[in-house]
Amino acid sequence: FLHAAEAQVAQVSEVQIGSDIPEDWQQTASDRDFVKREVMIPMRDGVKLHTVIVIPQGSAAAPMLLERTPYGASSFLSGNSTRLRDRLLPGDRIWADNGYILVAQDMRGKYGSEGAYVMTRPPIGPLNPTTTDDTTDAYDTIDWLVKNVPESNARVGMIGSSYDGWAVVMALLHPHPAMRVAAPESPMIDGWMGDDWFQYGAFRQKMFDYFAKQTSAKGEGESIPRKGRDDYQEMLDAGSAGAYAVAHGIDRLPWWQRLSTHPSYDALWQGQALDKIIAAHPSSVPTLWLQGLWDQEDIYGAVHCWEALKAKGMAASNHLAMGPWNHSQINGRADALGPLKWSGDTADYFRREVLLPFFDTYLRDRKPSHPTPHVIIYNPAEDQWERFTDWPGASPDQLTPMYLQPDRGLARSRPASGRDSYVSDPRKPVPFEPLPVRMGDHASWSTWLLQDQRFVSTRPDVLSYQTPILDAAVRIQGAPFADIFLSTTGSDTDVVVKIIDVYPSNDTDAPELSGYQLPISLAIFRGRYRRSFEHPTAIPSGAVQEYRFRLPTVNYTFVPGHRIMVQLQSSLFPLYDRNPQTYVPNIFFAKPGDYRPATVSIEHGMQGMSAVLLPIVPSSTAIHE
Ligand code: PG9
Repeated sequence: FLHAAEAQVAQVSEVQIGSDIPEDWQQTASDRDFVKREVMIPMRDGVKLHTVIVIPQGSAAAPMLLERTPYGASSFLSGNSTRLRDRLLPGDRIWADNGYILVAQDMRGKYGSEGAYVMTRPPIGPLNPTTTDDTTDAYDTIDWLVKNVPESNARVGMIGSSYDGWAVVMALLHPHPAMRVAAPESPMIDGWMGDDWFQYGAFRQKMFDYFAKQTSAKGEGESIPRKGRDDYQEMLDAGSAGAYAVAHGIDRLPWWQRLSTHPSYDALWQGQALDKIIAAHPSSVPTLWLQGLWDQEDIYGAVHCWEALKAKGMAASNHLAMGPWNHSQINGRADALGPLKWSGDTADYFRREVLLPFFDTYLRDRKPSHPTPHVIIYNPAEDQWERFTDWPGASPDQLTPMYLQPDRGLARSRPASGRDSYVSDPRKPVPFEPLPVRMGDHASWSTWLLQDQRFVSTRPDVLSYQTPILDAAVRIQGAPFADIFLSTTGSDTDVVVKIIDVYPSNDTDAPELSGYQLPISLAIFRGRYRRSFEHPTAIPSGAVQEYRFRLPTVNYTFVPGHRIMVQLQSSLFPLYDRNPQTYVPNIFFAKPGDYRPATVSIEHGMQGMSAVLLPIVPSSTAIHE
């Protein structure tokens, strides 16, 4: 080093004292068509939430669109374009094009926000003994926005898909007066019945990656490392879901500890089932409930909320929309889904023709050219949007039974007595998609519900029943039910029911679809819950029992030349954990010796007429504008 005496005297401009990062520096505003502000908004308990506000240049009296997210509020902007729309995801561009102020906020405890994170934090009450929840956080945020964004007209619409859709519903439980309109898109509503964590008590092992990413870090954690390239084998080798969790350290995460010790539909799940909660506290905020017909993550929530609100007399301010979409596809491009091609981009159409006019109506007092339909659902078989003044609730008594017939037929006539059996072997569970299974692969994950079922239909443990080739169209509108009578030599079983559209063996219009077995509605049901979701019971060996459950909603036409097929099996692995088929108190922690083959017999006759109950209508009730 240099002694001071020897050192040359530095020029003032050469010396840096303090930090090279100024306290407060903004990019030159005039070089882009928007202004971005990042603020920490204080909640009632003093916790501050990181919020990104993006204001189109020159805005005055503009409406605000708020999305609250656990996935990083900053990430809705990317790139370095001077134009706002170029920085947005396709689904958000329409708002920028129409002068909306965009507000994204990190939920408590995630990314830039202070406080503690709790997975889909239940509303204040027995499950949440604090003074805040996502209802109060939304309220406080909106209160701050209307007072602190002078470019706005002090009106807020809330939007968001999935977890962000859940946040919209939470806000609706006690909405701020400035919250004028809402669109929960594929909202997570009941994690036990059918959204995200379980379906009728069968656990979605796909969510292990999610637990790791979401609850191991404040930002995004890592997904679970794999030894090989096939989750089917890897999860089979691990044993129970609990054993897999231990092998990957997931058992040390509080959320998994909570979930895995509540396998049944007990107070933990009932206390956060938002369809029941919102029906008990209906808001008057006009709301558009949205979801996909093949939504692989949240196929349960939106339609159940809408039905619950309709039952409360709230149909006038609540609308239902279902597109030919996978999870959150409303926010992307949707001119195709799996093997199906639509005549245009159905999501773009919906955003322009329905969603934006709906928000403009309540945030800008603009009268739409067409009033928002009460119900709008795509008919995938006819490749068109259909509008309805009403939509049936789920009432199994008003449905048409299609009985399983002894010769593997499917018909409205009552079947002659008989039964079909198969051996369900937990060592060889039926895969939910062709091997190798890579659940982290978005392309296959987002289309598995449309998978051609021929890949399993020849397995001896999969039973298929089908109608003759149809000579007239069969239209279904509503929620089908499964009504299956079966016995097992084990003491527990899962039942998987798929309603399938079988394409002609030689489809000249779409040769690539010839013979395709397209599932249009399917679900898995954990047998121990056949009598009560809350109090599971063992299945008496050899005794025929009824399994009656609702399947996902459809608006579909089986066209002449096609057949209707029903497929039954006892596993959908590794997406859903295996039922050991021996009754144990908690399947998460079943031991290797509990997993035993069992013979499952499906009845069609004296001891029970197994059927799917279809919402067949003589002709479409769609209205034409
Ligand atoms: N389906 C995702 C999710 C929602 C709520 C809880 C957990 C997961 C999502 O896409 O946000």
